[in-house]
Amino acid sequence: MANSTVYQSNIITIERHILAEQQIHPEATGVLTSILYDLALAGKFIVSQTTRAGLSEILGATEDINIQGETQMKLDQVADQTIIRLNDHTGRLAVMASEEHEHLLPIPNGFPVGKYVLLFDPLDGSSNIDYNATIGTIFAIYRRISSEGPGTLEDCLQPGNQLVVAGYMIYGSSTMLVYTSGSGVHGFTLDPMIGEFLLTHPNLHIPAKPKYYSVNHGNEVYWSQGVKKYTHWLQGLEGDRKPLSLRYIGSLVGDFHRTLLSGGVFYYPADWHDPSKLSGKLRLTYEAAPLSLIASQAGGYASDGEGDILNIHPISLHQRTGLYIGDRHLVEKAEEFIQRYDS
Ligand code: FDP
Repeated sequence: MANSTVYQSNIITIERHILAEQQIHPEATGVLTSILYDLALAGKFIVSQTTRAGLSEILGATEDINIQGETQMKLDQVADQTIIRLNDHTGRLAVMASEEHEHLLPIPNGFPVGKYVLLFDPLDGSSNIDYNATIGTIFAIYRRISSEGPGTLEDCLQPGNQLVVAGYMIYGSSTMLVYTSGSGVHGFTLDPMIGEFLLTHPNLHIPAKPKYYSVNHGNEVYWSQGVKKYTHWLQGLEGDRKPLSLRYIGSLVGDFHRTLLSGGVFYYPADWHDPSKLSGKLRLTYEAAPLSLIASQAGGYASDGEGDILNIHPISLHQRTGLYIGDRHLVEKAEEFIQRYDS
């Protein structure tokens, strides 16, 4: 029997969807559409490599020499190089920044410079690779603010409320690309048979009834009083709410994706790991800001514990932050506990 997917009348590929979104903006030149399409292509390449994890030519320390005498690359470096190489020559970007690199990634000499800025975490949750758990790629696109020449650090250090597009690709039991360009959140699933991302989750909204809370309880000893009390409240140990179930992968994309689809809250609070200062683990620019835009476009909210993540103006590329993200009421409740017990 013929493959039924092929004959459905409402098949929407990611290309068709982003072109349709482009029509909403008559001033659009198609450049953003092309960047997104290149990122989707990068995702296909990355997943083709990650599904081979465990095979000797892919996995292993960077310093290892494989049997052909070539240096091996770790998967996060493969992902990083894939995104850079697919985007550095297109004339669409002014500059890039990657969680894998300390400094900016300028457009190489000889290639044209464009008007957008791309920040990405090429393989988030990479400590899970060896255990076959969900991992992902997070991306953030801004318009450059410098007027000409190579893109600058200032172009990359913009608050999340200036994001033009935010999205992620998740490499789990299926591969999905989820993105927003400011008019809702849309999810596409890769059909491996035809190699296309197809629209499967249009207009995603975080469900009103929260299902899970998600946090690394192993860090409890480092938490502030407010975070402990908030967690007890989620567990039904404080106040009169029914307890939420716990889920935690330890892979931000996976934990966020579940929160988006099931409802609830994910948090990685700023804590006292370093006894000299309260500090977060997750990166503001590569992780927290893009996911926060997605959360807010899906009817949710994200906070650093004190205020909206999207309003934080980064001062450095690899700045870290506390993050509470998901159901609006649950995130606001975290702010309330922190305000009451920690300030
Ligand atoms: P990883 O260290 O595996 O790269 O920001 C990185 C991140 O994973 C997130 O994806 C994840 O949410 C978090 O760190 C997990 O941290 P813990 O192991 O401390 O829970």
